[in-house]
Order: sequence, then structure tokens, then C-alpha cells
Amino acid sequence: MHNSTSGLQWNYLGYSSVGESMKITLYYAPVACSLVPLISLNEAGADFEIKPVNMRKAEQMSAEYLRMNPKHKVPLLLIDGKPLTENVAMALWMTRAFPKAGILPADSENEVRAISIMAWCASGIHPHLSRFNSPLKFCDTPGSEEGTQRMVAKELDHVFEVANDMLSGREYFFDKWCAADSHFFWTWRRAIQFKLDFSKYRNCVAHCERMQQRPAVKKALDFEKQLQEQFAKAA
Ligand SMILES: N[C@@H](CCC(=O)N[C@@H](CS)C(=O)NCC(=O)O)C(=O)O
Repeated sequence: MHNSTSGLQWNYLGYSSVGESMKITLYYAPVACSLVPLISLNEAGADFEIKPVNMRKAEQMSAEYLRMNPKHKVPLLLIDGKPLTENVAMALWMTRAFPKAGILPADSENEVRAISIMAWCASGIHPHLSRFNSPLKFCDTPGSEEGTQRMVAKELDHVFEVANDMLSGREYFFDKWCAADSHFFWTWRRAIQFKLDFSKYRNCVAHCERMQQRPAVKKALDFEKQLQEQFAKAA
């Protein structure tokens, strides 16, 4: 599926940490939630390789990929050759591997609260986005597409109202950026990409704008764009 030229090597001046001595490979697809660990690895100054996954060509369903991740999902991390799936687990692993990077908050109470936000993004927001994106995967009654999307939009309105309250008077969910911000940012960005209008949730809008100013996020979004162009040329 991949060759060495399709995987870009990103080298950084990293922190002194366990993660530095490990070989880290991120399987990443544009637009997908693999943006979350990509931002964290950038924030950590990690040395890692990206293996692009072209979902339009269903590369996540290839036998080679399924051997590593039978769930056929991105993100997938290979850490010294061992697969790790699930955004929440990746954030926890990176917190230990790059202890100075602030991937999750340093004090244990806020660390748990950040995991709570990430678990909510993964299980309470992301599934609505999947249903909006592919309504027929969830209800195949003829003509049900629009109704499914309308109901999902209502659910999303509720979760973003909750997030908007959580972000009231704050720049980030905690005192400074952590992976929960990136995870939420991804869900918000995905909803906006679906042309859903939640602009009334001003704190979420401001959070999204703030996130996009971070060098690690800019770098990730530039990479995404570059890869989308590469995929479009190869189509
Ligand atoms: N709970 C997983 C969700 C992963 C997930 O659903 N990834 C989507 C992209 S956003 C995917 O790879 N879909 C491809 C497929 O289902 O074949 C996580 O947070 O890591």
C-alpha cells in the first residue's frame, strides 16, 4: 500500500523523553480524526513517520492494513512496530512518552477530566458525525437520508451547546492547550465541513480560531492540504 516516498519523515528538535528513542509511525488520512494525534505529535516535537491512508481508495480495508488494525480505522500508531488504536489511548501513551509536552494536563484530576472530554468526543460526538456523513450506513429505509441528517444535526447542536458552556471565559478546556482541545477541534471542524451552521456557539468558534493559530495545528493542516493535493493528482 505504501512506499517510503509516500511516508513523509518529520524531524523535530524534540524533548528529552522516552518517545524519542522509539520508532513512531502514524497512519493518517486527510479530514479524518487522525488529525488529533498528528497535532499532538507536532506539539510534542516528536520524531515520527506518517503513512498516508487514502480512504477514497479504501486503503484502510487492504489486507496489509487490516493485519495491523482489523477495525479498519485511522488513526493507527505503530510504536516500535506494535499497533495502538483509539485516540484516547494515544493521548495517554503520548503523555507518558513525552512527559514535558503537556499532551494531557499535568495534575491528575485535570488529566482525568481531559480524558473524559476526549472519551466524549470519541463516543458522544464522533458517532453523530459518522451518521451525518454516511446516513445510509445507519438507516437504509428509502428516502431516510435527509431525516437522519436532520436528527443528527439536532444531536450535534446539543453537544456543541454543552461544549460552548464548557469553554465559556476560557481559551482552552484547561489552563493551556491539551489533546482534548485538538479532539474537540476536530469534531467541530468536521461539523463545519458538513456546512452545518453552529456559529451561534461563539466560544466554540473562538476556540476553533485559536486552535488554528497554533504552529502545531498549522503544520498539521498544511500537511493535510498537501496530501489532499497529492491524492487528487493520483486519482
Ligand atoms: N474511536 C476511534 C474512531 C476512529 C474512526 O472512526 N476513524 C474513521 C475516520 S474519522 C475511520 O477510519 N473510518 C474508516 C472506516 O470506518 O472504514 C478513535 O477515536 O480513534
